[in-house]
Amino acid sequence: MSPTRQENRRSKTRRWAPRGAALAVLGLAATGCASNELTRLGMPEPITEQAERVLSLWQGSWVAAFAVGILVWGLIIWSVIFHRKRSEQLPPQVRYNMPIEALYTILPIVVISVLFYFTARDQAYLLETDEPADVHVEVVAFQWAWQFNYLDDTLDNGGEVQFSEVGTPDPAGTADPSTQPTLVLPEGAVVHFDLRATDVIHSFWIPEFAFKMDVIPGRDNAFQVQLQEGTTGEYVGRCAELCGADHTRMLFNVEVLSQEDYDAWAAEQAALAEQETAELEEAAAQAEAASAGEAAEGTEAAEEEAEATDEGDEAEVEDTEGDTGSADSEENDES
Ligand SMILES: [Cu+2]
Repeated sequence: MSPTRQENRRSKTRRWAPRGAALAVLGLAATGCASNELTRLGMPEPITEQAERVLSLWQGSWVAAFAVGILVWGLIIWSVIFHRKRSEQLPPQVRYNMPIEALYTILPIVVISVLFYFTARDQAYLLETDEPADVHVEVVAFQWAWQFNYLDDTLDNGGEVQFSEVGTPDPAGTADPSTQPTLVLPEGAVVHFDLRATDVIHSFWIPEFAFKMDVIPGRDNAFQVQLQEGTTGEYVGRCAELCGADHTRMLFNVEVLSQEDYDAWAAEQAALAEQETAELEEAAAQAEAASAGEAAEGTEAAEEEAEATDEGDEAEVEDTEGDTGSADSEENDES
């Protein structure tokens, strides 16, 4: 190769290298900063503090992946362009380049360690349930719907259920929000979820939480979220575990209200539940009174009826045997 050609190539590299680097830095900066649809890289807009943390982890992982990708692609492209085959002459054969081999080993370990550190740190944060919660919801998953039990906020009375939103399985295939249960939450509140399953393993998932947790029979799973201010609106929730043939019917609505609206709604629900309980208790008391009254005069009648039924049964047995007379006499002989 002539010295001038080599010189030309070097100057080309010198011109393009800074431009490429600038572009890469710009790309990374755009990814790391503002949270818009592009920079969220497929994540929904978070509505909890915890989801913000998940989003940061997600973006950070992508930045790390892009950095490694750019390095690897760069090395591949560099060797393809600048070390392509130029003649039939065999290039110099080298081996055992210790610095490069050490780099191959150490660099991936460093990358994995950094990713592991942030993942472990954020997982511990996401599973924290120590903060006093403003709202306690017991989520009960069953084939094929959800029940949301709102527990007493203070848990002073041992976490008694104040009121419930009970879902009925959505008619297969309609996915109609009006037939699905709604989980109502106040914005800006710390919400504690206790997850219970009555049949098989389900998974409680609200995409805007950027978080899902399995709901396992016989296991007390729980997590907390801090809802952000300014997140009022309607969202969706679903089961994220293939829990059976009609798993797709396990949808629910999520409604985030302002604290005032939530308080009004909760008071109304509590009053309704109290009224319902009172009505049920009254009906039960009436039924009990009625059965007690009947019991006194009904005892004789019931006995007579029982005898009659016994005779009837005997008659039936005899009928099937075909010979009424002999069966009857045999029985009499035995007694
Ligand atoms: Cu399910």
